[in-house]
This record gives sequence, structure tokens and C-alpha cells, in this order.
Amino acid sequence: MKLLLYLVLLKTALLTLTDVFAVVLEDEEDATEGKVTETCPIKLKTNRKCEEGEDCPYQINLPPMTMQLPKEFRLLEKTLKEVQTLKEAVNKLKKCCQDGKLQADDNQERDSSNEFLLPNADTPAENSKIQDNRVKELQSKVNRMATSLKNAKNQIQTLQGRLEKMSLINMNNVEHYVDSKVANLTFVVNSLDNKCSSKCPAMQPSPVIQIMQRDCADYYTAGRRSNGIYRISPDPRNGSFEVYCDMQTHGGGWTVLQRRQDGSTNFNRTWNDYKNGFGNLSREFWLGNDKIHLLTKSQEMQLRIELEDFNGIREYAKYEHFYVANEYLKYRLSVHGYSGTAGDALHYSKRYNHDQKFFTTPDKDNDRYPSGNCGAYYSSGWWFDACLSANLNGKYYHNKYKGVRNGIFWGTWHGMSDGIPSGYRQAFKSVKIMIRPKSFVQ
Ligand SMILES: *[C@@H]1O[C@H](CO)[C@@H](O)[C@H](O)[C@H]1NC(C)=O
Ligand SMILES: *[C@@H]1O[C@H](CO)[C@@H](O)[C@H](O)[C@H]1NC(C)=O
Ligand SMILES: *[C@@H]1O[C@H](CO)[C@@H](O)[C@H](O)[C@H]1NC(C)=O
Ligand SMILES: CC(=O)N[C@H]1CO[C@H](CO)[C@@H](O)[C@@H]1O
Ligand SMILES: [Ca+2]
Repeated sequence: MKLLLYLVLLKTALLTLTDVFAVVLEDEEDATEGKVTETCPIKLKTNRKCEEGEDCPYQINLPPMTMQLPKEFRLLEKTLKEVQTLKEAVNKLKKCCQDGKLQADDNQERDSSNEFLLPNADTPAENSKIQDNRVKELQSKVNRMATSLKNAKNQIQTLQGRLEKMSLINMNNVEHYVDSKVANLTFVVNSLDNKCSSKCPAMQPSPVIQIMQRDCADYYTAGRRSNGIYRISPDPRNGSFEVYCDMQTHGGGWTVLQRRQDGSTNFNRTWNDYKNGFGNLSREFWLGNDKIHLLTKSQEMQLRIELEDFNGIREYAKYEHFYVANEYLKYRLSVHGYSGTAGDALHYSKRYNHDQKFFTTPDKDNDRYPSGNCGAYYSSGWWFDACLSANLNGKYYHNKYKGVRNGIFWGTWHGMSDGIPSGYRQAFKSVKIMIRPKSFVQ
């Protein structure tokens, strides 16, 4: 619970672009930095002997954090200050926690061995009253932070929209940078948290806020090993949704974006369907372009495509970099860094190249084919060029077929013409498109 509260504080401080909190004690902060010991970050001050039973001063050290943001982001430079504020807040909480623990220990001792002492100002009843107030204070603080977080969220979204519109800077990079800083800081706080007793009275009633896993890799890291449907939240500001996780293929931790296996789901769909996703997560589906955008925005992702034809030939294509922009940018695809066995059909040639192409659906033509809509012609949504050297959202054929090449297609498939009579086209038995953070370690 404490940990969760800290995370709220962390996120809040970083996202808060308004002057909600007073600037805190920078000198004092500096003075405590750089003296961290490896073993236990919570240390008694050493310059003074501490008598038993006396109120001892405690000091908490956090490892130094330095954040650098590009000059252009004057607004975000404030996050620097906020992290300082945040550290101060964590220090205070930690101190309060430690005090509470001392008092609790104190009380226990009194209860067991000194039953006949006259009650004084430190009786458990008054003690818990004090802690009650402390909790209330904390709760109202959290509430205030939540409110300002809401404001900041709106501001950031407006700002991000504007920046992306102007194509000036990639807000995603900055967000990612800040997020990774938060991740580091969170790690520090977490390790501090372990040192703090679980019976910390001031902290127990902290608000219940779920920390969601960002993707399947997080679940894998947390020890989950079975394929199936999991709920994830790549960006806590944008809620959560369910995905299918492949925890077994090639090291596991894969969030599956698309699956074809039996033709049970129609992929001849509208822009809106592709935006929100469709199909059945345990069978055939398209996860949805908004979700794919969120996933690839939250972390640097690698892409893995698995294909199998009806001759039982299985190949894969892996890309070190995969990003899908937002709806405003028509879900533009960025993909590069190929390796694998299936061939790099996404960059087939200069003429046929799906990298940096917009998403097109039968009802929304964003392709590079001037005299028609590739999505309508090939009955699917895809990052069409003019038109295609690959299309994994084509119609599911159960056998070779004739006519328009509107089936599932991968232009570099090596058995392309083997055993296929002329005039017929290759069909694919199964497709899986999945992603995993670049930083994933098995
Ligand atoms: C997080 O901390 C580790 C070491 O503690 C450091 O190597 C890494 O660069 C840090 N990441 C960021 C984004 O600061
Ligand atoms: C795809 O959907 C459109 C519109 O519903 C329809 O006209 C077209 O025939 C469909 N294509 C195929 C191959 O089913
Ligand atoms: C999805 O498919 C599974 C397995 O076939 C089935 O049990 C489930 O009811 C389906 N879900 C929906 C929403 O159709
Ligand atoms: C997947 C998802 O829920 N995406 C939403 C994130 O937030 C933006 C803006 O509020 C929505 O437009 C997306 O649909
Ligand atoms: Ca067109």
C-alpha cells in the first residue's frame, strides 16, 4: 500500500506543471545527498549519541537523481523541481513511517512489561489519535495531488496534441525519458520501502490504487508463464485493457497484436473497427490501433511476426524497432532493423515499402495509390503503400486461390511459387504479430 502511495506521489510530482506545491528546502536536500550507504538507506544521525528511550533524530538518504530535459521544454523543466519536491515528500513519509514504528515498538514494550506505569501523553489511545490526524493529512494531500494530476493530464494532452500537430518535437521521447526516470526513482523508493516495517501505523490506510502491468513482458517478469488473456495498462492515464500474452514463444513476454489461425474473424473492416480492435482475443483478432499506439509509445518495442503456410513451413520476421503513431498521424508505421527467416517483406523495394506509411482501411484512403483505395481493393486495413508487398490482414483462404491477391500475403515468402500452379496464389495457415520491449531480459 505504501508503495502505491509513493508511486502516486511520484507520478503526480512529475506530471504536475502547475504551482501546487511550494518549493522545498533545496539546501537541506543537497546536504543529504551523496552519503548513501549500500546496505541501509535509513540511518541514525551519527553526530550525536542516542540514549535509549530518547526521541532520536532519523535521517533518510536517497541516491542523487539528476534529470536533464531538452531546452525547448521549458514547461517540463519544472519536473526537475518537482522531483526535488517529491524526494522531500518521500523523506517526510519515510520519517513519519519510521517514527510510527518506533512508537509502536515503544508501546508494545510498555504494554508487556510496564503495565503499572501511570498513563502519560504517549498512551496508545492518544498515539493513535495523532496518527489518525497524520493519516488524514496524508489523505488530503493525496487528494490535492490527484486533482492537480487531473489538471496536468489535460494540459499535457493538449500540449502533446499541439506539438505532434506541428511535427516539431516527438513528445513521446520526452515522456519516455521522464517515465524511465520515474521507474528508476520508483525502484529506489521500493527498496526503501522494504526496509520500513510492515506495521507502520501512519501508512496503513493509504488509498487503494492498483499499479497495472504495462504489457505482457511485465507479467512475464512477475513470474507469469502461461499463455492467455491479461489486463494491462501501458499508460496509466489511459486506463487498462485486455490483451493476449504469448509467454512461451521465443522467450515469452510477447503482447500479441494480431492473430490469424482459422478464418473465423472477418478482417474486411472499417477505420473505426481497426481503431478500437475486433475479433476474439483467444482466437483471431486485431488488438486495435489506439492500443498499439499506446503500447509502442510507452516503451521501445521490438516486433516479431510468425507465419506458417499450408505446407507446414514456418518462418519469422523480427524488427528491432516498431512504432505506430496516433490517430491524428493516421497510425503511421515506423519499422526497421529486420532479422529472421521470412524475409523483409515490409521493405521489399523502393517501390514497395510499408515503413512510414499511413494506415488505410476500405473506408479511409491514406495510401499512396492515387487512383483508388488499396484497403477497399484488398479488403483489409493495413499500412498500404501503392499498394503492397505484405498484408497480414488480408482475407483468410483455406487453400491456394485465384484472382486478386487479397489474401494474407508476405512478399518474400521463399516457397512462394513452389507447388503452386501458375495463376494461383499462396495461402497462409497462421499469422501472429507480437511485440515486446527492447529492454526485455529473459
Ligand atoms: C537508472 O539507473 C541505472 C543505475 O541505477 C542507470 O544505469 C540508468 O541509466 C538509469 N536510467 C535512467 C533513465 O536514468
Ligand atoms: C469487404 O467489405 C465491403 C463493404 O462491406 C464489401 O463491399 C466487399 O465485398 C468486402 N470484400 C470481401 C472480399 O468480402
Ligand atoms: C472467444 O473464443 C473462445 C474460445 O473459442 C470462446 O470460449 C469465447 O466465448 C469467445 N468470446 C467471445 C466474446 O466471443
Ligand atoms: C486505448 C485507449 O483507451 N486509448 C484512448 C487514450 O486516450 C485518448 C484520449 O483520451 C483516446 O482517444 C484513446 O481512445
Ligand atoms: Ca489512394
